[in-house]
Amino acid sequence: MAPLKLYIGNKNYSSWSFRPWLAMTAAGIPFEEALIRFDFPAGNPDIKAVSESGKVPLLQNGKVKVWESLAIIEYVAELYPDHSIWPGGMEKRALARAVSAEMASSFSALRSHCPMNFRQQPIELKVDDATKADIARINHIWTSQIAAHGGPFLFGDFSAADAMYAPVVNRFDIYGLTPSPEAEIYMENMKSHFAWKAWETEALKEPWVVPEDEI
Ligand SMILES: N[C@@H](CCC(=O)N[C@@H](CS)C(=O)NCC(=O)O)C(=O)O
Repeated sequence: MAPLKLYIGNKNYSSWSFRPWLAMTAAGIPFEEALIRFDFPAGNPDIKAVSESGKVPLLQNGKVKVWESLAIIEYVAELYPDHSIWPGGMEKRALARAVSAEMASSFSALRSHCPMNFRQQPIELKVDDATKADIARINHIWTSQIAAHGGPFLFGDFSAADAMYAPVVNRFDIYGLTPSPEAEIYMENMKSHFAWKAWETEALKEPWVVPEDEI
């Protein structure tokens, strides 16, 4: 059987690619990766050639193609039910899916004003009220789930919910937006995870610059 192939964008900037890559790597799921750069003025035609949505990430399993980061995570969780991509226990799993779906559908102010960027030197970024509201809501999600489940990650052990919030950890970190001491501890746990470090190491080596994602 051909291995799973995950198409991703630039590791330095592609927050949506980061999510399934991290969930799969953390869970020990074997896959090949194919990186398609998106630092082309009119978009890279190679992305459209692979992905009908014109976006990465996209997972290929033989003839099956799955796009959308959360749908990829769900598909892989079904393919590898013993790899604990989602937390154990129906209630915890439902909560993990709820906060993950909220991440995928919300926080547009934070996402548009504060791009993920591993090569960014830390700065103190001034943010507008909409971004402050996104930060406060994320802080509530993080602190309430960690308090309920005891950490070190949102639902105890690392899960897909942490992968979904990983790009936010980078944003809070590089733009000086860390909202609470509890969030700071969580962010340190995330940045120490082996899968985070593996992605970060590759991101820091990339030479490509996407001007729209630079502050
Ligand atoms: N909702 C999608 C978002 C995917 C997305 O926006 N991907 C960006 C990269 S992070 C992309 O492919 N952009 C292509 C381009 O700008 O040409 C998901 O969850 O996968």
